[in-house]
Amino acid sequence: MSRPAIHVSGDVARAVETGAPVVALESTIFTHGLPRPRNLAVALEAEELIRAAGAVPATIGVYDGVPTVGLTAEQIAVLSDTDDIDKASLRDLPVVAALGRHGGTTVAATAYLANRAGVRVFATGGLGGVHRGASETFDESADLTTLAGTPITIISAGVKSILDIGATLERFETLNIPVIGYGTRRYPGFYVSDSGYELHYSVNSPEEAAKIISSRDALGLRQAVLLANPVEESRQLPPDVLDDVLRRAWAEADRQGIGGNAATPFLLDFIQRDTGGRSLEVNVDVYRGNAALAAKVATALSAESD
Ligand code: PSU
Ligand code: MN
Repeated sequence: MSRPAIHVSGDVARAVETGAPVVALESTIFTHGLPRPRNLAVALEAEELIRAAGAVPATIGVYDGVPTVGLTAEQIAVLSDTDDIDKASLRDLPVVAALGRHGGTTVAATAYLANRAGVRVFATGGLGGVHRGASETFDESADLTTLAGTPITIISAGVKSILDIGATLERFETLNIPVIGYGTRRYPGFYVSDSGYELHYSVNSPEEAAKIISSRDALGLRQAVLLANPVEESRQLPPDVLDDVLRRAWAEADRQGIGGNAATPFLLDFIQRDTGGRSLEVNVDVYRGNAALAAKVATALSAESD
């Protein structure tokens, strides 16, 4: 007998079935984004935060070739400590699954699997987007086109500062992906609370966010709703520190000819080492804030459908 293509854990399946709040979490953040051993601690802490807020966490990744929605703590520990683990975006999923490999799922692959499993809310750190120089290299994250056809809600702190943020916002517009600021009309810049770009809309409560999500669904629209949740200004990376490290990170990536799916991990790692771990603390703070807000939005959404 063949196994189902996607494994959904008992906890997650029950919660989805009964309409209880569930929050999806990606795995690339701990397989490729954060250094060991902090990666595992952060992954488990995010789950704990979500549980404490009364929601069910569903960490998503590929374990031994099985795309899994609701990895166990043991599986998360294995994935966070595997050296040659694949960074699995959507195009990689069938390959990683068929070859029986481990994979850390990106926002794109995580959103896809979460939606297939009926999970409606997803917390991450920063989204992928348009890389600098994309008009020459065509390097834009598959997160963009995937989110254009995946009706989920993602809570992030904007796109990563390493990207061309203006171009990414233009692509969200083209792809009909609404971007809503949480408590702000300024688009956050991941490590900084204000990227310098203005948003058209903001909401001030999880209930308001839930209304927008229900409205998207009622209209039969298939695009993700992006809720942009800024890091507190007092906890951000000082903007001048960020500008300086970004310039050097991009120059070093160019010098070494880093491209393709290695670009994001390379740049994040450069920034972490160069800021002496300061950016890492901001990254973790951002993620905590997004997990906590996602649990509230999932709860508001589940109350709406009662
Ligand atoms: N945010 C982080 N660290 C990460 C990522 C996001 O703080 O590692 C990951 C996400 O999984 C996102 C991916 O989907 O980077 C984007 O990579 P690319 O630009 O190659 O699509
Ligand atoms: Mn890319």
